[in-house]
Amino acid sequence: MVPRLVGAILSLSLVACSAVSDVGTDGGPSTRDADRHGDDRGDVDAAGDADGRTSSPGDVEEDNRVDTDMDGDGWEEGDDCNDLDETVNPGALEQCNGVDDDCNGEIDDGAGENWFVDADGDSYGSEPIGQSCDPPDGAVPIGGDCADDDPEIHPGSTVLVDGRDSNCNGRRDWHLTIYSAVDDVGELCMDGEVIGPAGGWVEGAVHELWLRTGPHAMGIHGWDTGHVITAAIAHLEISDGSMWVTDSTWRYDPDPDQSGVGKDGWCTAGFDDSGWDLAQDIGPIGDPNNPWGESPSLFPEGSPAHWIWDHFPVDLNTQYLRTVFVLP
Ligand SMILES: [Ca+2]
Ligand SMILES: [Ca+2]
Ligand SMILES: [Ca+2]
Ligand SMILES: [Ca+2]
Repeated sequence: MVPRLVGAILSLSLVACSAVSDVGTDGGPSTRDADRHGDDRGDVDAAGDADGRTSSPGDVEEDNRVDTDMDGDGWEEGDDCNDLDETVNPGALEQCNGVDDDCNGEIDDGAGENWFVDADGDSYGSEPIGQSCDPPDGAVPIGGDCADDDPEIHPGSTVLVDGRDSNCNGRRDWHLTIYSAVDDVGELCMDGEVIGPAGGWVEGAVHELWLRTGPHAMGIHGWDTGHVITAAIAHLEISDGSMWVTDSTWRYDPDPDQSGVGKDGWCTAGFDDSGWDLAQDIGPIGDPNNPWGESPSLFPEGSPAHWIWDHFPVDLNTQYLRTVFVLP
C-alpha cells in the first residue's frame, strides 16, 4: 500500500503547485495545460477516468486513481506483484529462482528443462515427462533415444549394430559380406571407394564392410592379362537374408577406355548409367557351359550369382561393371 499513498501525495502536491501558475509559453494562460501545472505540456487525463488527475501514459484504468509503476517495468503496482523489482511482473519469464516471476501466484511453474525417461542409462531419454527445475529421479534433459532398452543405441552413437539404427538417424547399420571374382584380375569398389582386389577366378575374394540404409553402388573394374576374356561374378548379402548377385541387370561401360569426365563417379549410386549397356549373363556357378567349373571356391554354397561380362570376344583389355542396390 505504501507506493499507492506516495503516488496520491505526489499528485496532490502537484495540484497544489499548479494553482500558483498556469502560464503557457506565450506568457498567457495555457490552453493546453489542462492540469494547471504551469508547464505548457499537453497534460491530459490519459485514462479518461475523470479522476481529475494527470498521470503517466500508463494510467489506462478507469479506477479514478493515479496509477504508479515504482520499478518502471511498465506494470503498475495494482498488477505488478512486486512493484519494487523490475524483473518481476506479469510479462516476465518464470525462472528457476524460488520467485513467482510472472505474478501468476505460483513459484517456478513452467520453468526449467524438459525431462525424459532414460531407462537404459545411456544419457538419452525417450518418453517426455514434463518440465521442472529439478530433474525427476532417473530423468535426463536430452531425448531422442530410439532404443531405450539398449545403451549402445542413442543419438550420436558410434557403435555399429547389425540391422539396427544405432545412432537414431533413421538409417540402419548393415554388416555386408561380399564375395567376388574376376577372370583374370580386378578390383572392387563401393560408393566410390576401392575396397580391395576382386579376387581371381579360382578362389575369389571375401570382403566385409558396414553400410547404412539407402542406395549404394558397387562396381567391378576387371581386366584380362591375355586380352581374351574378362568376366566377373559377385554375391552380396546381409544378416536379414537379403542378397544381391551379378546378373543381367548389371550394366557395363560400352566404352571402357574412355577416361576423364565420362567415367567420373561411375561407382557411385547417383551416376547416370543410362548410356551403359546391360551386361551379358554367362550362366551360374557350376554351369557346364561356362569355362570356370565350380569356381570360385570361396563363394557360399548354392550361391545364385552368375558370371557376367560385357561382350565376347573381348577386344579391349578392361571392363567396368556396376549395379545399385538399396539396403532396407
Ligand atoms: Ca511495476
Ligand atoms: Ca509464476
Ligand atoms: Ca536411454
Ligand atoms: Ca538407448
